[in-house]
Amino acid sequence: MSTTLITGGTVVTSTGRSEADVLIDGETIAAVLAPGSTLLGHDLARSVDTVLDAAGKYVIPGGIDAHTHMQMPFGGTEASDTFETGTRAAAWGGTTTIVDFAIQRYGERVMDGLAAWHEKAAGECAVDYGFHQIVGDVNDDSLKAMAGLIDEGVSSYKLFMAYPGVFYSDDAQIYKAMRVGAETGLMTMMHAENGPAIDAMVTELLAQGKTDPYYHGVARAWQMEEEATHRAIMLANLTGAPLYVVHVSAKQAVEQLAAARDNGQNVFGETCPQYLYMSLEDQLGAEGFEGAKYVCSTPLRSKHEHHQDHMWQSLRTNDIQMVATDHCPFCMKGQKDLGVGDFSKIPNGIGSVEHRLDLMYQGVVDGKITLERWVEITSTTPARMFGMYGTKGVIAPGADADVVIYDPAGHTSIGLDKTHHMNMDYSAWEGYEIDGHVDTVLSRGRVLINDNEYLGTRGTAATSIVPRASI
Ligand code: DUC
Ligand code: ZN
Ligand code: ZN
Repeated sequence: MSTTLITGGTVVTSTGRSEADVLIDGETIAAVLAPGSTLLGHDLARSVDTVLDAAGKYVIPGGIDAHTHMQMPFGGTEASDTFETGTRAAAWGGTTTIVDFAIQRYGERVMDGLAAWHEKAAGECAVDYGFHQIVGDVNDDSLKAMAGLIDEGVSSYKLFMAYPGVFYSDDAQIYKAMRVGAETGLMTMMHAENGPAIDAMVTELLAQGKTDPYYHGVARAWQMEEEATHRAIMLANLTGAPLYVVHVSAKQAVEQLAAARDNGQNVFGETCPQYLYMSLEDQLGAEGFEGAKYVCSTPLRSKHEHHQDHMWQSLRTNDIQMVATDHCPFCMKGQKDLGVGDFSKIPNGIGSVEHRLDLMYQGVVDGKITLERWVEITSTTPARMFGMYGTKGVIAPGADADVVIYDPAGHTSIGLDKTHHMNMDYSAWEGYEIDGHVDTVLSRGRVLINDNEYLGTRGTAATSIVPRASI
């Protein structure tokens, strides 16, 4: 087993920062040491196989993106990143673990869905991965199967209050599933939008000739998100299920979560970079069909309603606990263009798995969050939330050596012909400039990225074991 010493950097965790060297033995962190420490009188740097110089740089736990959809079937097509291309792009951006969504479709069995997604990912991934389970058909058989998910290394399942006829669960189904969540400790993840009302509004808008991508945002109004979030919270309250609301974009939904948390309820919220940087007017409302690039659900919100500022504030105050990407990429040609002349046919999703750490670091530079909070919302909290903490999400002895050396003096220009490794024909983040750079990425001790070079290999990652929600 090889040994690595990361020297001279500033180790940053969710609770503080210190000048320290990090000793890696094989796949795990062996020690976090005072700079220049010796081992039984020997110069440690001379005794190890590899020395990585991190002087002037941050040494942080590898990013954990707890919401991705590699090769997800959606809207008559499939998300364009495979587990291979998507996890490689993740590595480029300093994300060393993803938690993707296995899908049980209507009429299928839960465990068959999980097995199918294991098959898609096995032997393909560049970084560690685990699964949440989408339960798209809540029935007696599914409820029984859900109780066995934890034994399969799945600590969370997801329901949809949106997409009638596809993934949608009605209130009775949600209630029954949450009863199982409460009994087993499984985390209930919720896509909280009122799907039936949204679909009615979509029909109205299209009948009025309002077919542009902009109207995707109009149809999925914040009231639909607030209402569904409130309903999910109440059902969770009634059943005692822990609740995690995914891709929160509306400030009114945040307020619902904050009120429930103040009330002592076990509810959590995740937001995504697009809701911190993009708006209904500037992106969804872009010229012609350009807005299709930014069609995702929940949608981008109006800049005139101050959702963005409120979301940054919520990250500071812990009303929102973490940032994932909801990475669900589609190409413009042959995929997004299915919705030319009808916004409801544009496949929903944005690709960001490569840029999450950078985009959130820009929040540090801009004074919106602290360095420690950056680590917490991108790595430590997702590790805690999905049963990985201790092994991942921290730089400490015994943890997996998933480590990123981040250069605050570096620079990253995001763009299709610059830093782009996702399998898409556009970048939703084209032109964004980041005052920082992912220099080196280690996944369980193996160097995946160094000096703008990819050194990883396909399929060396193992599935992360995610025994139970632990926050
Ligand atoms: N939202 C998206 O934007 N894409 C996939 C599914 C979802 O809920
Ligand atoms: Zn969703
Ligand atoms: Zn999603």
